[in-house]
Amino acid sequence: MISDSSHYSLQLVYVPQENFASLLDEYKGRILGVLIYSALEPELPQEGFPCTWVALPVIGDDACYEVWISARPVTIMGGAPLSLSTDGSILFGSMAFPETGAGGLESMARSAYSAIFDALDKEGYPSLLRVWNYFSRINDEDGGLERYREFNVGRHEAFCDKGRAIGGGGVPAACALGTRQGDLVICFLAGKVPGIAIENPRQTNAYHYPRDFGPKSPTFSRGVLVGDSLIISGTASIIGSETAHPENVTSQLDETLENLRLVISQARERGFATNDPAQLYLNVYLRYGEDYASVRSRLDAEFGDTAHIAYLQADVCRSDLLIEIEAFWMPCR
Ligand code: 3EB
Repeated sequence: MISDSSHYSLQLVYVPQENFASLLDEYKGRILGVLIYSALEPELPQEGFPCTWVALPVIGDDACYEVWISARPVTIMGGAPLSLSTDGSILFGSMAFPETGAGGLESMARSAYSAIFDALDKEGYPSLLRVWNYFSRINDEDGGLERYREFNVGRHEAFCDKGRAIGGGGVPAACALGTRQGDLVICFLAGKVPGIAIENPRQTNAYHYPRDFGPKSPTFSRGVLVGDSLIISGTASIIGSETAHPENVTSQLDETLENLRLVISQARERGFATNDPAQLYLNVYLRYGEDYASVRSRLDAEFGDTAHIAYLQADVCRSDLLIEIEAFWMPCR
């Protein structure tokens, strides 16, 4: 049988800690990987699939387990520091690097992304589709440069080192958030065939941001269509390349929602057909926990009560941004 690598069967589930054990039973052998959002370090499962702790407080709960599942059997490849799994069409990976200080964040980002690209080439999943990036003190300066910008330099260099095209559909959907503590954590999805990169006509493509936002631009697209599912990158109150409404969370949320609508409408032009909010998963990153009540009532009104929404407290990658929202929207299966 010839496997059709363009056919994906990705599924996402969010569960609290107390439901994770039964989910492990229910989806035994089909879990690609897990991101555990929690202020406190959790016990990691022993099953061997990629699983990482993301040190962010979950607003209204102790932890949120973001579980990526396939409809097909999953093979666990293990590995350290890069842990891998696959269902034959998607490769899931996770890595956690302690920041030792040697070389700094720029060189860590460069070697982490270089290791990822080497693994994609070796395993035969050359298309990087989606990346999660988390590290501490994202808005602090190290050696005169904000750490987020330092990270962007290293990430950009790895794309160049490995001969990866920046632009023209070659960059993944992504998010980059600041944690309270701990390692540089990177998770990713890669495919045998490219996804369809989506950009936002109201925003400068991130890889074309002017130098005011750092010496090297961030290498991500606004979204990626993966089969019939849409992955939307971290989305914020940015128009063109500028932050709109610094320090006003209500207005930032309005602009963020408008940017989400625009990304979704671009995806619809490329064939994305899902409408049901019951299959929509959102991560809402708030700089200040105090903004939760007002943001939540607005998002409940926007998406109804069937959408799955995790509220996480995180530093957003520009110090004037108060909110960032990312999403995964899959068709009913
Ligand atoms: C922005 O639009 C907001 O550096 O990987 C969103 C998604 C943002 C991904 C990244 C950054 C990243 O520029 C920040």
